[in-house]
Amino acid sequence: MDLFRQHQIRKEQALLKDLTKTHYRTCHLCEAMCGLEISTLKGEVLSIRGDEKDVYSKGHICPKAVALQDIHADPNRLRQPMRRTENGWEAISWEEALQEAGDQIIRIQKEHGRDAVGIYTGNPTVHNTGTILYLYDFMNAVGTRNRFASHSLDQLPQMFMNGEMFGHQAMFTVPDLERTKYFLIIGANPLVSNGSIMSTPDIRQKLEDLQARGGKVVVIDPRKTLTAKAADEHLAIIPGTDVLLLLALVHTFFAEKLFPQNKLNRQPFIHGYQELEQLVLPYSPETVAVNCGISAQDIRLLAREFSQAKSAICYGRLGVSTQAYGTLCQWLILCLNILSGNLDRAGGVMFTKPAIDFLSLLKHEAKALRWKSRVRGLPEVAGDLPATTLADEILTPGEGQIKCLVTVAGNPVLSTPNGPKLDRALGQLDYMIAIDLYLNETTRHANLILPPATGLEVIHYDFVLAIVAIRNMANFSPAVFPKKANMRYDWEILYALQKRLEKEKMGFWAGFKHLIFDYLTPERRLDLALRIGPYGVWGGRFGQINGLSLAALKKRPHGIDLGALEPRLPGRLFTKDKKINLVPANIVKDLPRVQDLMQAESKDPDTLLLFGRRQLNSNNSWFHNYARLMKKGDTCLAQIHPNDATKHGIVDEQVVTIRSKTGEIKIRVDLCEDILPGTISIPHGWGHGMEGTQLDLANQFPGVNVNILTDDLEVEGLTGNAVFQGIPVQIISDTTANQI
Ligand SMILES: Nc1nc2c(c(=O)[nH]1)N[C@H]1C(S)=C(S)[C@@H](COP(=O)(O)OP(=O)(O)OC[C@H]3O[C@@H](n4cnc5c(=O)[nH]c(N)nc54)[C@H](O)[C@@H]3O)O[C@H]1N2
Ligand SMILES: Nc1nc2c(c(=O)[nH]1)N[C@H]1C(S)=C(S)[C@@H](COP(=O)(O)OP(=O)(O)OC[C@H]3O[C@@H](n4cnc5c(=O)[nH]c(N)nc54)[C@H](O)[C@@H]3O)O[C@H]1N2
Ligand code: SF4
Ligand SMILES: [Mo]
Repeated sequence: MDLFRQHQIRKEQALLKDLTKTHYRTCHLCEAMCGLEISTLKGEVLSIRGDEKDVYSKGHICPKAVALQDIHADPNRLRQPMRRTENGWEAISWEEALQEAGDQIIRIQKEHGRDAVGIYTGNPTVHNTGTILYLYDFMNAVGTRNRFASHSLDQLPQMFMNGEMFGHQAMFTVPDLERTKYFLIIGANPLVSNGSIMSTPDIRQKLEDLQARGGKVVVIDPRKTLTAKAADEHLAIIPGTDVLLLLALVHTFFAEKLFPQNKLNRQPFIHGYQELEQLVLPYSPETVAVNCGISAQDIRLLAREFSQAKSAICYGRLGVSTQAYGTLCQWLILCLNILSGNLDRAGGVMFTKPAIDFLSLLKHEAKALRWKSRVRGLPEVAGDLPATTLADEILTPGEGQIKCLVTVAGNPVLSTPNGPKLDRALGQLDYMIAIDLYLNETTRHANLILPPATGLEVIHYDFVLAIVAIRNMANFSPAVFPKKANMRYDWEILYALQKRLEKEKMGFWAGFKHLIFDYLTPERRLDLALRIGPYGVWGGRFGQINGLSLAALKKRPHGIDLGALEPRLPGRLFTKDKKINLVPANIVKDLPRVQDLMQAESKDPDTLLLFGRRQLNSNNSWFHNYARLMKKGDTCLAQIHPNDATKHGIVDEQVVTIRSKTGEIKIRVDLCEDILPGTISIPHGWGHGMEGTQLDLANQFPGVNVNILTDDLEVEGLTGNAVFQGIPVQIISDTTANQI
């Protein structure tokens, strides 16, 4: 009997093994592009682990990857279009939903003009191949100037400077991390964020390798972050003052003649050195030290080390972009890399040669300041207005007022400064359409939610992130699971709406266009772009595989390494004169504003400066509903230094009130020696538990929305980007606060 049973079990196991499938797939959750090995059985995920053979990540993953199965199976995920009625939400068919969405957009534009329909696009649009392939055609079909994107809560200063200096907003410099000897990280925490505008898996290993080859890692951050702890040196800076440090570094380069003249001669396509020298003249280390909190001696040492290193990278990310002088910071970072001869050379910052060269394909997007927002006159960059003024455009009556909003993969109620104002504004819209997976803090205002098939159900090719990868590479992932018959992909939703609008606006001609576009499915678009790309069968040649195409990529489930970054200048420049101007006019105009920071009276000793903090198990606002990542529950804590706690009579884990010019929150305190005294750090993406949302786990551990404290009216000076760092707040230890 036992023997028979054992035989049965073995037979079942063999059968299961037969049915078990292994899939190789690039993780789309952050920018690192880790290769995954996913085992599935009958439509369910059995395991997710790092793909050891992935050419890029070689087995590395982070805790978030395992949540892919939770996203896939989350019972809260919407799987059918939902319409809000007086009696609550009702599920409707796709035909009805798309008809209604199209009708409403057309109706509102007929009644109030094109700009009466606004669009907000969120962070995951970049991480979803189908969405990004169809998004711009959809937005063009709507034809509104009221376009807002989450990159204005993030990287607009970098994009703006790319445009000013390289002629293309997407022409990002990428750290050549694998070869550098000196890595200066300002306002980034890649050991937690897994890197941004520097797409690479396993940054910890890369930093260790760098140190093992005798290189040095220096971190400038108000907090001794995980990255700072892994570095050789950490300099704590007062939040929001990096522009002063950077001006002083560039000043020191000139004052101490830290760059050999012959280095400059080698780059005849760069001009403006003398003007730059004049501009930074007033900012010696001695004049800025007190205001930025880093001693003049440390600044000088840093400048000397940076210039003397065999190769060096100055890399500044979210922490420097999302401050009042973010664009000036990004400009000075480029200047440092250029002055030290590290632009476009091995071990410095370089430019990719991606298999899909979407920079060339998107040439027309390299524009800025062509129009301004209606209410506050904030500038357009790359076709989008800053999300910091979305609420104003909804709330302020007049021609061009937004009456209908379409959100695509975004949660601006939690992610934009002064979230409550936007929350109020969304409540006043005539109509709102949300293309999103969840009934969350933002989409609860929608009249119609259109939930796509996504995650493991979609094909994936990171052609956007490939432009910021630290090596040239390409990897295509087929879908792990087929989408269910009654579901639509993001791209299908966007395309259906595009067609509907174009039929209305273009009439007869729309038919021809759609014949071609129907043929150009996402896979065909990728294939075409690969074929005409620099390694493509029609555009170039690549080693033994004789040119890339989608079919060639499909044969390589672990991806293709296309080699280390190579010098690309001046050929790659998109500027009209094929030159780089070190002193763009817009920058020269903006620079005097720094005097405000220099002359800032010593701040009120009771004021703390607020800045942000990312968490390893989270991803902006939408990862708090997955049990695997929420084992610790609500980790939305305000970190302050024990000295400040003593000063304000606060004890560890006490609930306090934090008040800013904009709003007030109650939050638990976490005393932390790692943070600079006089500052306070709170993570973003929390603040769940709002009425009408359907996020069971997140609502159990809601945390608080830090963007109640941040100010939509205090924006980055040149671009209108959000400011999340250096917000003055008061901490109040009242007894009522402790009763919640
Ligand atoms: N205080 C503070 N605020 C910040 C930041 C900060 O550091 N501090 N960081 C800012 C930054 S850098 C960013 S990028 C923004 C992010 O801001 P947003 O992009 O507005 O917010 P996310 O939290 O990323 O919201 C993503 C939404 O997309 C949905 N979604 C996920 N996948 C898909 C998909 O495949 N298709 C569709 N249609 N929907 C999908 C999710 O359900 C969620 O609603 O937040 C910003 N806000
Ligand atoms: N786990 C996780 N990973 C993520 C995300 C997430 O939410 N969670 N979000 C993704 C997104 S959308 C993005 S854009 C990237 C961002 O990735 P990063 O650019 O690495 O951003 P952060 O991790 O927020 O790190 C910013 C750092 O700036 C510091 N900082 C704050 N204010 C200042 C200042 O005034 N000066 C200086 N010098 N430093 C300052 C903060 O202490 C923090 O350590 O991460 C992505 N990856
Ligand atoms: S680091 Fe990013 S890409 Fe890699 S497994 Fe984690 S979430 Fe996915
Ligand atoms: Mo971001």
